[in-house]
Amino acid sequence: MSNLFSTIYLKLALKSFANFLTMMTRIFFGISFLLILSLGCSQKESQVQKRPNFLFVLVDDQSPFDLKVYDPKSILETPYINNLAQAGMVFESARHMGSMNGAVCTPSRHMIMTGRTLWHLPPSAEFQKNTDPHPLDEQTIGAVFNRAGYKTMRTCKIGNSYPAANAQFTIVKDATKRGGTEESGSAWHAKQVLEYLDDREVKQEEEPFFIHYGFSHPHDTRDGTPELLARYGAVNHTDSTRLPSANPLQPPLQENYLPVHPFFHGHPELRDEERVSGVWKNRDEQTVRNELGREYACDENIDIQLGKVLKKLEEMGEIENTYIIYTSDHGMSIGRHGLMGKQNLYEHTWRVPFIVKGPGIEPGKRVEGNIYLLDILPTVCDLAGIEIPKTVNGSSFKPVLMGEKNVIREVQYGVYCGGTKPGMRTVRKGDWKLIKYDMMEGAVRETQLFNLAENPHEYLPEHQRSSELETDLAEDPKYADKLKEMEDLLLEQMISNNDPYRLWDQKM
Ligand SMILES: [Ca+2]
Repeated sequence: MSNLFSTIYLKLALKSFANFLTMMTRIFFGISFLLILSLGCSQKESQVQKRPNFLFVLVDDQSPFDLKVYDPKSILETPYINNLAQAGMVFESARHMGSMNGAVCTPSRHMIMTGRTLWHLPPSAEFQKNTDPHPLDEQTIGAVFNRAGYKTMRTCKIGNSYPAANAQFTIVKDATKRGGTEESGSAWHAKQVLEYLDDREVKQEEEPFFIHYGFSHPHDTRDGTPELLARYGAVNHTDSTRLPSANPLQPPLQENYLPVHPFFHGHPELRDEERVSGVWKNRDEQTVRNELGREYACDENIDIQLGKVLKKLEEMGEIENTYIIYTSDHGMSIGRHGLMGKQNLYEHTWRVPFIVKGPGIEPGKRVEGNIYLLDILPTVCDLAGIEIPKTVNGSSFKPVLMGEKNVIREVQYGVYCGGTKPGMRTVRKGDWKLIKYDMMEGAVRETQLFNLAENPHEYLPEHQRSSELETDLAEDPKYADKLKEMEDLLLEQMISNNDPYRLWDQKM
């Protein structure tokens, strides 16, 4: 009997053990399947995650030296831009290639959109009203990122840009906003971006985005908000028959300020040098300091608006996967060297502020870079893993962003020939910079040679500095060899960039 019971118990036990094993096997395979499934999903998710977003911030007419990031003595308050610089990479030699047009913005924005050099732009860069369709329209930032599956959105000023490229963005909210209120000023541009981001949340958009966050300021008319104008002691001066009041809160004159440029800039009746409201042809200290105060009021307002969008991206959990690029279409003089506009090739105007923060970029690093604005398109393609359009002339500076290189080229070349031809040309290599002027049918023919390490402000004899190197060295026989070297380099650059002009002392 007991044996029978034992056998039954044994059979039952074996059966339950077998059932147990089957159950465990099922659970094991079930869990494994779920694990594989979830791993697959998270891999897919991380692949999606790996496609970065872009917030491209483009301001209008800002010298890098407005910002504390480039001039520690500046009294301008831009906490968000400063934070961006601390968390990202600052470029010391970011430049625009120049202009064949009095409206320097126009070719600059064509170069940004196409990645092409100055003499290879569609006719709309030179003849602003020519907006006939051009094959390059389809090879611009908006079009390229749309094809790659990105959501594209832009806000910016209207005009003096590349309309057919602007229209490629899926959402376009453009308007020129240079007033001193929420609706008429920089806050309007912020509102467009914030509305897009809100909408993205509602629609639960999964695709990465490319946002072109453009401003209409600090381009004149520099109407600041009342609070910010007060902070910088400035007024929206409109009476050309009187000077604006002096105010100790205004920014001091820049180190390379002059009451007059030593020779004519070569562009008769140039708007920026003669008709900017609040300045006109005045270059006295009161006018320049008030205008700088207005500029800073507009700059700080842009910073506040940038802060709103950064905060929103943080709330959305997108900030860590977003490349934020901050720059301007070109620099600006506002009294430096006795000039007011952007139609010159001194560092304050040829250079642009350029800060990038994003995945893989070492925080707080400063690099030379030697980049042009026309390198942006190939770089953002490179960062996003998108094939760079064959029409691009520029180079990706991703290796600089990733800490593998300090510069992407040795020599940089610049042009201004929006006035009398052939105009101004510049070339820079290492510490040395040459600027040449050939204007007014030969009446203005000048050469300047600067050692930027010793003379970063490009002081001229008129600045009356005591240091031997803090001046224009073109006439100094000690630097004759260096001058010759830079002259040769300029001609080389003009040839390789297909510059259609030659200067008076260059071989044809
Ligand atoms: Ca501009």
